[in-house]
Amino acid sequence: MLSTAGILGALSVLLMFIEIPIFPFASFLKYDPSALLIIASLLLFDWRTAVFSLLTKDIVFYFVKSGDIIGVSMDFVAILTFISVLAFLKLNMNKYIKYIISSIMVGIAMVLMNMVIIPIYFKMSFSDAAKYFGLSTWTLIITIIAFNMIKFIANGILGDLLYNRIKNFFS
Ligand code: RBF
Repeated sequence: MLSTAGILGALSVLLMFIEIPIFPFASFLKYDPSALLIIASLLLFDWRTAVFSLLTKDIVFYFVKSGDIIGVSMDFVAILTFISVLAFLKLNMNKYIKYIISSIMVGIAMVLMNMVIIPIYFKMSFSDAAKYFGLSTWTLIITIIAFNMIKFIANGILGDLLYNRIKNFFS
């Protein structure tokens, strides 16, 4: 199980190279499909195994590609929040509703995280950073929520599709 989790984590590093800034005016927010393998890891195994895949992914990605500890950590916190809320929600609930609720929670958590991190990362206040991107403070907040919802609903659906294709190999 742990070796499969590690393999999923390592494979997801490849997917992390596909980085798409969904909102060009806030290009520090980059969509990548790698979280789908972490979500598949959660559905196949359990929370701890998914966290292991996630740690593998972000540590390897840090050394192989990014060297940006803040960016990688933000991705880590966002995915950790998503899989934790998902694991916490009751099983007898429509899975798409679970993805939507979890992604809203990630959006809220990441607005707070960005309010702390953006002043460190861009060396200007959150509202100055918003102006710098050509946005108002509120539009930046909405952009962060929208980015995280798109990232996690898309990856939730993709992770679920993959899980349904491969689950029989693991039972
Ligand atoms: N990733 C997310 O999934 N949600 C976020 O809210 C988020 N905020 C970020 C804020 C900053 C300042 C940086 C540098 C990165 C952030 N990331 C976030 C991670 C980013 O989208 C990307 O995955 C990493 O930079 C790795 O290339």
